[in-house]
Amino acid sequence: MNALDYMKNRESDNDCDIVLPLVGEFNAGKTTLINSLTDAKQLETAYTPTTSSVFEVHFGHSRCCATIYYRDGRVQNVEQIDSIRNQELKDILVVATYDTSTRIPSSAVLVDTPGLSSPNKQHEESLLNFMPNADAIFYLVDVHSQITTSALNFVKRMAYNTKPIYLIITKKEEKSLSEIGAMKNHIQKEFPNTFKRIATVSAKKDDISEFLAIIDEIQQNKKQIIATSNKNRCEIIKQSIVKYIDDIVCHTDSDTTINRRMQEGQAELVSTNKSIKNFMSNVEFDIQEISREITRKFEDLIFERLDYIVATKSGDYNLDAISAINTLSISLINEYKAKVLKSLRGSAQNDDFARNALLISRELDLPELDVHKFGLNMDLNSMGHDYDSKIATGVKFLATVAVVAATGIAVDDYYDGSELTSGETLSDVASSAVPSISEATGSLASVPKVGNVLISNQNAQIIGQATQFFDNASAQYERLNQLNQEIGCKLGEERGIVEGIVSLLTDRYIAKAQRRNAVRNYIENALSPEFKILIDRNTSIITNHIHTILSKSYEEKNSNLKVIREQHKTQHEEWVAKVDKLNRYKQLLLASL
Ligand SMILES: Nc1nc2c(ncn2[C@@H]2O[C@H](COP(=O)(O)OP(=O)(O)OP(=O)(O)O)[C@@H](O)[C@H]2O)c(=O)[nH]1
Ligand SMILES: [Mg+2]
Repeated sequence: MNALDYMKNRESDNDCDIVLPLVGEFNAGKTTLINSLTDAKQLETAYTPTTSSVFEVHFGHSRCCATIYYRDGRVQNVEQIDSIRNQELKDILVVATYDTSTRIPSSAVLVDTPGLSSPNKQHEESLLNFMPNADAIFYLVDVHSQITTSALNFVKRMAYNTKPIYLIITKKEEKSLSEIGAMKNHIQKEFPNTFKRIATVSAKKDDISEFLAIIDEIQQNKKQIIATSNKNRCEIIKQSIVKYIDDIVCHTDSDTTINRRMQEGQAELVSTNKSIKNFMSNVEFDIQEISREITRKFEDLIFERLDYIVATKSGDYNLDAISAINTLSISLINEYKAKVLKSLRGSAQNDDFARNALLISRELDLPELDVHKFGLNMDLNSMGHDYDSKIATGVKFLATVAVVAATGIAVDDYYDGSELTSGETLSDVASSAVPSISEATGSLASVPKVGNVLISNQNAQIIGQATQFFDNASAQYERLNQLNQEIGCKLGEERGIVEGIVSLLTDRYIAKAQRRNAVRNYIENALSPEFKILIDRNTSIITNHIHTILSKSYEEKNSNLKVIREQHKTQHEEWVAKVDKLNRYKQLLLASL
């Protein structure tokens, strides 16, 4: 039977029990009064705190006996009530005693309780646990004691301010009538509207008529008292339900397991993000170091190699240079990749997160790197030959002047129009021609002398000679140029033999030096920056690759967390719906009672 059914039955059943506890300080005479009403008269009494548990006394029973109800559910039937020793009672819920006496109606259950100020906490606990069952309260005070406000407030709280409290003054034979009258007057004045009735008794003298009169009155008002008590019980139930609802609503908004999983997931995500950032920052630092080292190495080696080409080789400098640059670049990119891979493996070994993500269950490898094809934005072959044709013209002109002045043509001496003998090379011819030309140019010293003659002697003859000299010279220059071209064509030197010779000389003494400088500048301003860009591009390829692998781990955790968040959201929505329902119940409860 639930509490509501029990309350309903009590209101409709005229023979239902009415529960009437006797409370008061120890030694007030509670047990003695109850004993005076029973046939057995066997409950323990003494001047010291005696009653240790709640004793229900049921009257009008066929025999005197008792049943002990323990907290742990055990039940013990006792035939001899006087064998129950208060000091031996432990962990008792209630002791129900049954008595044959009919001085009290069988439906009125008197309840003996431990004294209010008992130093034993279990006594008080036992009392407080029982009091919600009370329908009315007898508050016992002996004629020698005064009612204290604190004790009275305690009793009022136990009566929930609604249940009737009857004051019973005990041991009346120990005071005169007038003293008792004065005491009653004082109490009524001091505590107006507190007690439903005041009775004076002497259990010792069996003077308990006033108490029995109250029992009669209670019996007459039983329905009303029980209705009030039920209302009070409902209020208690209502308060406990409201408190229960408030506790649920205020406590937690969802399953703590999923909350914890969500918090753990979030913390793990934050820490993964941090781990990725840390590792990437270390890796980027290490790769930058390697990049710098490889770039420096490129600068050093490419200078060595190009310098070697321009300083020692001859032929097609451009082709050799491009080949050297690309060979070196590919080899250094491979070296860079190997070093980065080694460094990455080392860093990952020392990092829990990266070790799991990069090394365990997979072999760390790097993607194909950009090797890039270098071009050459300079022409090493023509470098230093800018003035070759001018120098050749100068040489030819001077040679002509000298030859004319010396009335002999060196080239004529050398070349008589016959074919070159087989096996002669341009350089052979050029080398052979050079002494003749040098010889001719050596005669140049006479040219100023001719000028001096022209200036100092003003006669027309000399002028005429001079004119003829220049005509001759001009003719000789034309002839020399023609010969130069003809020989050049035959020797495969389209520019002319003099230009070929000049080119050889300028290449050795001017162009090589110029090329070394140009190479140095080219490395500094073009090749190194281009190689650095290449390395930077490869650094990006590697760091993106590593970041992508690490991010997969982050993404996995993030998607797990998303699932948990979804579950949490669903649970939260369900929870909110339940709370709404509970709050509606609460409002209904508060409005209905
Ligand atoms: N003179 C006199 N003494 C009484 C009367 N009623 C009880 N006593 C004595 O008062 C003492 C205490 O009585 P109890 O009945 O044990 O008091 P109690 O209120 O049950 O005490 P606790 O169980 O300790 O709370 C005992 O020695 C009784 O003999 C009475 O009417 N007159
Ligand atoms: Mg007692």
